[in-house]
Amino acid sequence: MSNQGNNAAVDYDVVVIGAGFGGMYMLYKLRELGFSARAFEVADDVGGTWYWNRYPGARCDVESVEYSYSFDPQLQQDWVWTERYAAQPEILRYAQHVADRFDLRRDISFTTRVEEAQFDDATATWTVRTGGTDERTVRSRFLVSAVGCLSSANWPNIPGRESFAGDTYHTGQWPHHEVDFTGKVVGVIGTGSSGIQSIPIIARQAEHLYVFQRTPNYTVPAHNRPLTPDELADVKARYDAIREKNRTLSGGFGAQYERGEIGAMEVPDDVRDAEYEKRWQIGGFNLLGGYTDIILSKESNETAAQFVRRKIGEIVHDPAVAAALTPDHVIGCKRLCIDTGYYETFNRPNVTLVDIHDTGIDEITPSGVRAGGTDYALDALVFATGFDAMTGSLLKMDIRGPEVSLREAWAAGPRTYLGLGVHGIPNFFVITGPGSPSVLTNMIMSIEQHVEWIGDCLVAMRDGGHARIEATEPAQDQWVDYVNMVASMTLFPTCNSWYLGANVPGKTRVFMPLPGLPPYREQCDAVAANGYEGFALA
Ligand code: N01
Repeated sequence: MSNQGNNAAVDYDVVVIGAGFGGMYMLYKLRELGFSARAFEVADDVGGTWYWNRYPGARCDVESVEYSYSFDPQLQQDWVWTERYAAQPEILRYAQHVADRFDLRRDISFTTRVEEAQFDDATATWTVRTGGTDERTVRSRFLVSAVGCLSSANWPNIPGRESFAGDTYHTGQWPHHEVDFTGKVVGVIGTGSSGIQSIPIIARQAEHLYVFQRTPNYTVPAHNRPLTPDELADVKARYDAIREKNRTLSGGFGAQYERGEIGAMEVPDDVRDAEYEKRWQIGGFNLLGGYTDIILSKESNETAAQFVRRKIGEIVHDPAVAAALTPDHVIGCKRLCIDTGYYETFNRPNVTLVDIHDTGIDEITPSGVRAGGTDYALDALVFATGFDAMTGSLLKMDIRGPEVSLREAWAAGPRTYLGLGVHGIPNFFVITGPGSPSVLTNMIMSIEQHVEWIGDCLVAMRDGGHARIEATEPAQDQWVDYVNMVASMTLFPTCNSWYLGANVPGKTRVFMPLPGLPPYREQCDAVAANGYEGFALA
């Protein structure tokens, strides 16, 4: 039992929900600061997104040396990344190494789901009910959500979906055993990052692959490769400077690459094309880093979009297929995809692109997919249809403040203060919540920033004898307006992305993340320095 700072006896100072990268570091930090904590995790091991997303080709789109914790200098010196972009098994091994190294598992209940949590104002404590292996009711002073932004799989509501007699998969809930599509006729629905990474690999195995594409996507080659010992030694010698530089960059990664300092229209066409070509050859998100206004100016954006459209035309042999693969929306307003041989895959004789943009999928039948009136007989069907992003996993739980539940508070879309706190739900923090930069950044860097901010806040409360903290309504209203204002200055809201919740029918359209990590970090620091301005402490 812990009893720090107020009179109500509790089981733990803090309950942490989830044991992915956010939950693991939160647990580590709480221990370091002398708080008792318990994490509850649905999976049977740590890793979060990298536990679940085991589909063929799953790989991070932020480079491995950057997509890693910076909080422990020895950890980053000891761990050896083998590839420029780490594949899912390696990232999961890294998460497991972190759990072992810091003995985190002893404070995590696996295969256990937080079902509901009720805040009691009289005692300023949470009563948390869990289900699964460690089914019980626990009391804590604080509740921290580390459920992740992309953890609630989106199964589309296509008529007949459950009737399919073959094997069905979702990229975000992939089985733990090896799936071999050799000799099978396979359908993939969805051409976001997960589809674009898995399609080239499934195509190499399958007898035939049908790709059902509702919206074509822009993707840039990863040019993934092994990292050499010399490269790694160089990064490790400069790690602190690289991390520091990343903290100044909008997305929190890319320190090793040059960034443009002018707008795309300020240079002649041939200079701009040469710049895009150079960046295409480097690979990854770099493509959009050459100019300052790609996601701000439609005209500038169009130059980058045209460049990729030209590439598609050059790579894909059949002009009709190339045309169907060519997006017409703003580049970058859906997350840019990073691939290995994606467009080339459509030159294979065993791959058929089925353009369902105008027709959608009529229905799923026991034998396959019917789209545009044509039946496609399939042995296996892969849903690469993404996630109920940023709010899905939070709203699966019934989290209740004294007068309002999170579901009620967010009925018209998520509303937070700093993406960290919610008015009406005291003593509750969200790691990388909506209204914070989160998914627009190197997630591990954003996680570290939030965990450290929450840790400092809890220490300040302990030192100040405070038992209760809640975002005020005016501060939250102002924050929501601010996030909307920043988003509206960019091209992000111009297409149907999961950033807006547009991929889930019926979900309220709100641009959920906040562009720009460095100013956000300053705002969070200023709030803390001003005695947690915008939060009511009691
Ligand atoms: O999901 P998505 P994802 N009928 O939502 C289509 C991260 N991530 O899992 O565009 C037919 O992007 C949908 O079509 P449309 C990364 O942040 C990172 O691929 O809505 N199609 C779309 O094509 C990424 O952005 C990595 O018209 C339907 C696709 O399914 C995020 O996760 C790897 C449909 C969903 O694409 C999500 O990526 C993987 C329907 N009813 C993921 N419903 C890396 O680090 C949906 N679709 C590289």
